Amino acid sequence: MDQNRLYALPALPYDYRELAPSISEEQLRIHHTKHHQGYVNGANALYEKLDKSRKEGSDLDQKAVAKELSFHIGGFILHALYWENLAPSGRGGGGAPDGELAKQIERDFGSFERFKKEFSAAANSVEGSGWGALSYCRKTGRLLVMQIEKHNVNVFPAFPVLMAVDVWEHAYYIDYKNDRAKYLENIWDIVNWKTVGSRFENAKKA
Ligand code: MN3
Repeated sequence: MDQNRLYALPALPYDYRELAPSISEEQLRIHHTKHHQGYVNGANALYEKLDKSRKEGSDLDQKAVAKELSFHIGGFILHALYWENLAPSGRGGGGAPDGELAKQIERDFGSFERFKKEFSAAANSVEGSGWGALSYCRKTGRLLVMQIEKHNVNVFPAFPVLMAVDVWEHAYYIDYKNDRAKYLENIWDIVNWKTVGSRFENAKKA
């Protein structure tokens, strides 16, 4: 199997200890090495299954394959976005956006505070497992909050994800038990606005 045609777990852009106290070392390490790795493995196993069946000329349940691929690829991609849009508090993480993104947030939400309130409410109320995400509609030039269930439900097709926040229990349970709201309160201390801002600028250019 050509490894270049498979997914690989990306390294984190910081040390496992560096997102504390918002996210502890143990929480981050398990999340990255077990859960994110799980989606890498899941998606790769499906690619291998597809390749094998094509080679053999055998049939797969295509409905099941498409559904599972959407789940595992969604998980793989969203985790990669999530790690990149976080940074250690005070060293790239926290504070407020600036530049174009700050202006756009003002324009669409009225204020940064209002944006945070809407985003947190959406993320906090995801049914079961999922994500809060900030996205952008190129047609209308509007920022939108996506409330993703699992890794792939309620996604606006082809809208870029500018910021992803994992609200699966596996993202916060070690540190916060069932208190998702508290985790979301502390996530703002480690949002990497530089990354979110440059994703926004790229989305507008694309
Ligand atoms: Mn996760």
